[in-house]
Amino acid sequence: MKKICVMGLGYIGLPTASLLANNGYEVLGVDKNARVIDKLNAGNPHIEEPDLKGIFISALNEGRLKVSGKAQKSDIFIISVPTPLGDDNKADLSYVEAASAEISRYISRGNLVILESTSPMDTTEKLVGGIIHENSGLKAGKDYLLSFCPERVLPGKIIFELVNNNRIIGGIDRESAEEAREVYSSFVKGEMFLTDLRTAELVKLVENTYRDVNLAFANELSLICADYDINVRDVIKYANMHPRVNILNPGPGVGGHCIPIDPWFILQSVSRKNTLIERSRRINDDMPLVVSGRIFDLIRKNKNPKATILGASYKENVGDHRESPTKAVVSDLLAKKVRVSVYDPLVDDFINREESLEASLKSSDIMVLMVGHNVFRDIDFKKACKLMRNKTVFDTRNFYDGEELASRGFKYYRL
Ligand code: SAJ
Repeated sequence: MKKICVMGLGYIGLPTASLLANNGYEVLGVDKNARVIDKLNAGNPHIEEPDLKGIFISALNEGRLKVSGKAQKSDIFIISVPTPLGDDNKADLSYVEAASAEISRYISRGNLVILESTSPMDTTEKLVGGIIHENSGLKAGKDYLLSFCPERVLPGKIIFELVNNNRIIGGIDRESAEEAREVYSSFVKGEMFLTDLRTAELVKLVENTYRDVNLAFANELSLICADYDINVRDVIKYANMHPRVNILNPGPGVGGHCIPIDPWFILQSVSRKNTLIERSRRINDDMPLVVSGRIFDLIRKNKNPKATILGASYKENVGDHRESPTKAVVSDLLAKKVRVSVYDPLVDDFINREESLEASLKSSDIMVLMVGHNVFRDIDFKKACKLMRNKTVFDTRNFYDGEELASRGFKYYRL
């Protein structure tokens, strides 16, 4: 049985390691966070994803998946560590560097190294390949195989999409790409397309950048429509009835650890200025300030105003709050001396978080829907009416039925 070492047991590494272990490989999952390793060894995945716990536990119990703080000699190494955005708007590749250095200690001739982490162009060959060469003397494409195979899965549907999505696989040479395809074909039902390293690196970035630009267009339309008192959702709905138009929904900003970040990974490699990509990024980044400005305008006349914010995560029905637009809205309101209370039953830890909706709504002047979690459909508006000081709802996702709320005595505004 071939051995695989998966470096980094986060949102992608842990599900991938579990799937490989359930499909014919002996897997060692490596993570530098000792708390994560302890939790995993106790049978508790630190990530909530449908179907993950079952496949993780079965692999662990049958001994095909082990977890540890250190790598070992293996046939295949997969790097799935974070590549966050640094303060300079460039990729922070320190985790990729550390993982590559560690692999250098255990790699042998004929092994396969796969980078999965979203990375700027040339990271696989120059950074991963460079570090391994420097430390082990082995050269990619000559002594071992090197591939880039990005994840493309949607949080909340990770296991399903890891199995069913198509994959792009880049290789330093054809054999590297083919060997990587062999590994993924153990559990992937989607099609796999082989190409070179740079193309695969850019494809991943382009997918998320395409979505970011589309979202910027939708968000800009929402601002134009607001000037004319036109409902932007109607405009987009009717425009999308054209067979070749597909505009996304405007919202209070673009969050998550991918879409607001990946465009910068392209921009760090280009010298042209004032690109569509950069302008789109700025439009989306400004949206939370548009939202906090609207909230402030609606409550500024009240004495010691208070806003209740529903939703802290970056999107609906997930607990992940990385790059969440709510963070920027809350900071701006606090700077404007508004009292802010955030309620999100899916998020454990957040600035100004309130445990109960009742406490959060008490003497509030406005309820702001930031994230369309299903649980927010069941809010008891009759009770909310009694708790709030002023009955105003600002809906940034077109989530509620405005007429119904108006009939219950609320002033209803949407983005
Ligand atoms: N959003 C809107 N309006 C929409 C759709 C999304 O405002 O119509 C907002 C969301 O609220 C959220 C942000 O955009 O704040 C991003 O959410 P998302 O659902 O568009 O994307 P992610 O970040 O959850 O996952 C994306 C996916 N990429 C694409 O669809 C091209 C996923 O397939 C990638 O694997 C993932 O990024 C990643 O890891 O790169």
